[in-house]
Amino acid sequence: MSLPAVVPAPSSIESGSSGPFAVSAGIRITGDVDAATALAALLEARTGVTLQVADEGEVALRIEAGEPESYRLTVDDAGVAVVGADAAGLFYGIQTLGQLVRRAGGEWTVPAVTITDRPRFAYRGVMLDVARHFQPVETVKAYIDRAAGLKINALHLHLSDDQGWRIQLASRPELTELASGSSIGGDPGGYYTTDDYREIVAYAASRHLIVVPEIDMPGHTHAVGVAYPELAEPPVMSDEIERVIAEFGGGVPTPGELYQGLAVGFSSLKIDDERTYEFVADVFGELARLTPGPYLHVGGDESLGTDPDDFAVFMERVTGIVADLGKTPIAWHEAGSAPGLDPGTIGQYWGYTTPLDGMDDQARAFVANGSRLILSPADAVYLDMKYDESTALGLAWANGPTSVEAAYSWEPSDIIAGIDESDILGVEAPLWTETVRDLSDIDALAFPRLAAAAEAAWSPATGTSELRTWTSFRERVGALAPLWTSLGIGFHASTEIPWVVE
Ligand code: TNX
Repeated sequence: MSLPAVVPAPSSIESGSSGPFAVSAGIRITGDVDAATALAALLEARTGVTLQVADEGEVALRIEAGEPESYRLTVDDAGVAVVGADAAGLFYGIQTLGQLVRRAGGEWTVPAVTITDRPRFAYRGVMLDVARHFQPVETVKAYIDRAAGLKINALHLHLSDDQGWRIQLASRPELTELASGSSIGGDPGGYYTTDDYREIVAYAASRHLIVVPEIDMPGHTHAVGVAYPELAEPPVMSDEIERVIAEFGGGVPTPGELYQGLAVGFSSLKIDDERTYEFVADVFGELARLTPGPYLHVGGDESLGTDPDDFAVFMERVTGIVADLGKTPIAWHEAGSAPGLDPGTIGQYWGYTTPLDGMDDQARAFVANGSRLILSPADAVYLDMKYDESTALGLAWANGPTSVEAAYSWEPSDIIAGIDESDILGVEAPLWTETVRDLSDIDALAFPRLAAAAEAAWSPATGTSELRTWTSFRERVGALAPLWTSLGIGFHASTEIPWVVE
C-alpha cells in the first residue's frame, strides 16, 4: 500500500498497523487552544463535521520543546496525537493532519501513520507583487492561509514599483496620495493604510509567517518620482524597453504621470542627491517600526537606468541605513556586485537553475561577505510564468513557460556552485502580478506550483528521500485536490498531475 500523501514531503513517514481513525461528530480535540481552534476550523472546512474543543479528547495537541518548527504526528484507531516543538511546529502538524483526512464511503478517516517532520531551511517564502496590480487586504490574507498550509513562513510584499506605491507612510504622505491610484493596464490601484499593514502583519503572525516588506530601489521607482519629482532621474530608454512597449502596450513612461505598462529598467533615483538618502531613511525608518520581523528588503534588481558605480554606492548606503535600524537587509542578487554592502545583507538569487551572465558570481559575493542566500530561481519558482504556451495568464521570459515538472525538478544545493547548505537561508517563490488581477488569478498560477516550491524549501534534499522525486510529488499533490477544493483554492488542473476526485 502506498504511503499517505503529504506535501511538502515530511522527513519521515511510516504507516501504522491499527487504523484508520474515524473523524465523526463525537470526536473531541484537546490541548493547546489556538491549535485546537485552528484544527477544528480546518476539519470543518474539509469534512463539514464540527468537532468540539474540550478538556479531554481523542485528538491531543501539545507543545514539547525540540527543534524549531518540528512536529510529530501519530494516528491509530483510538486517536491522534500532534506534538509540536513550538507553536509553529504544532501548526504544521495540524496542516499535515488536514491533508491526511479522506472520505471513505460515508465516513471521514485518517490513515494510521507516524510522521516526524522538520524543515530543511529556516526561510520558506512567498512574494506577492502588490505594486503591478494592487491586491486588497482580504486577498493577502487568503494567500497567507494558502501559503501557511504548505508550511511557508515568510510573506515578502513587493510594496513599490514603477506602477505604484502601496504603503501609507506618515512621514511621506505624498507617496500614496499621488502615486498609488492605478495598476498596470489602467486597472484600479490602491494602498494599505498603516492599520491595514498592521492587520496583515498580525494575521500572518497568527499563521506563523513573518512579513518582509520590500521597497525596490534605486530602479523600479517611477512612482516615487510621481510623488517626489526632485528624487527621480528622467526615464532611460533602451531597445529592449521599446520592444516590451511594442509587445505589451502601456505607452512610454512619462515623468509626473503614473506608468501603466510593464517595461522594466528605465527609472532611477538620483544617487548624488542627499535628499534621496533622507527619503530612504524616512521610508525604511517607518517600515522598521511597523515590521516586527527581522528583514527589510531594499530591492536592487534591474537598475538598468543607473550607472553601475552609482548603483554600488547606493546599495552600500541603503543596506547600511537598514542595518543601522537594527534590521537585516535583503537585496536582489545584482547588489552582490557592490563591494561595500553591509556584510549582513542577504542576497536573493533570481537567475535560472543553471546560472547565466555571472548572476551566480553576484550571488556568491553575499556568501563571501559572510552572509547567506535566498533562492528564487526564475525558471522554477517564478509563479507568474505560464505553464505552457496555452496558459492565458502569465509571462514566459524565464526560459519559456514553466511546467509543474520544471517547477519541481531542481535541487537548492545544486544552483550556485561552491556554496554550502549552510549558506542557503531558504527558498522563496515570487508571484509578480503584471497579468494577475485577483485571487482567482493568483490561485491559478500558484497552485500547484507553490507546492513544488514549498517542497524545495521544507523537505529533505533530493537524493536523500524516496519521496523527493517528481513521480512521488505528482501523486501526492494530486491527492490534495479535494482539500484544496474544500478550501476554495482554484488551482490549475494541470494535465501533468493525476488529480484525485473524491
Ligand atoms: C523580473 S526578477 C523582475 C520583475 C518582474 C518579473 C516578471 C526581478 C527581481 N524582477 O520586475 O515583475 O521579472 O516576471
